[in-house]
Amino acid sequence: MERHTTLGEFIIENQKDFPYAKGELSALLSSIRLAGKVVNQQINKAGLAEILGKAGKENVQGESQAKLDVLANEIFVSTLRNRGEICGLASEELEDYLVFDEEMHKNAEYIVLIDPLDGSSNIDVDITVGTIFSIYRRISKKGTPATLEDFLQPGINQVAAGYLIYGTSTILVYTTGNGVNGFTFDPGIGSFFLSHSDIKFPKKGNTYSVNEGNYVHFPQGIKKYIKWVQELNEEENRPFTSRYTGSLVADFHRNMLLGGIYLYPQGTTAPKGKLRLLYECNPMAFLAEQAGGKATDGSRRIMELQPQELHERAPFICGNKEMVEKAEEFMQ
Ligand code: P6P
Repeated sequence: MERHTTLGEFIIENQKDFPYAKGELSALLSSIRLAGKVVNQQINKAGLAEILGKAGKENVQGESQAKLDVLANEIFVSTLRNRGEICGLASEELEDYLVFDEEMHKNAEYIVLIDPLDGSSNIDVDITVGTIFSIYRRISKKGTPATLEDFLQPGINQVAAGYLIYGTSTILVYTTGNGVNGFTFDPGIGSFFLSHSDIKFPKKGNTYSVNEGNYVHFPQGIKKYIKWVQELNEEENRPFTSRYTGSLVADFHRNMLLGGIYLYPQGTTAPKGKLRLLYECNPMAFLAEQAGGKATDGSRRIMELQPQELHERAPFICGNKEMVEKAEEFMQ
């Protein structure tokens, strides 16, 4: 009978992958696993618990906050604050970063950036949403309060990154720089089981994910690429298929498994695109590269961009390496 590895067992069995860590990164991933279970439970009963709809407040992005946004943020913040592994946390839902400087965090080595519920506009219409997380080793001196420079690190410094996708099943996908693995939640047992081992993008893909409603605002190179994917070319399996859900995690997950490219380019209405560099682009870029894919802003590797602000945006083209490089050709 095939052995079913739980996420907890996998983390322990791969402890060696976490350089220098004495178990903190393992414990941190376990905290994220716990918070993911709680968010998953809230999402699955959203329609029943009258927590649908808006909290009536706006987040720092000026976007109206669905109650689940607020709840997911509170769940991750409280779960991570209750574990001593991190000294600070930044979230799409919080204007400034949080410093955890209680006694229990004085030896904390890590900081976490999180988009607690990405694609939340889909919540009220029961379309897949996700949580995205990114983990760095702190730069500032241990035992002192976390500083902004701890958060403004380039994506190449990430020690771990991943997402939870709350779809037809709930799957936690993460990397620590040694490949990408996915764990599917079994609600009957309350555990995540290894279901997608060493995920790699297929060599070729023919799905493209972009909001074509923004076409008029796109740079010429992107317009040319979109026209190219829509041309008839049987040898190259074109026209490609368009799949865009309005949820980065859902589009990325499908494209990583089946082959495809996701594009959120800059445009006249969004000069630096829409996606946030620190807690959307960088973690997804880490996963993409670890799965043999590529992630750029159209010309530069996403993970080499030097962040200047916590909530800064970046144009984002990510997916199957061959497809991203073709899009970059049109952008030159
Ligand atoms: P648009 C969700 O708000 C998000 O950050 C991503 O998950 C998603 O891909 C994108 O924005 C959707 O944006 O402008 O196409 O609705």
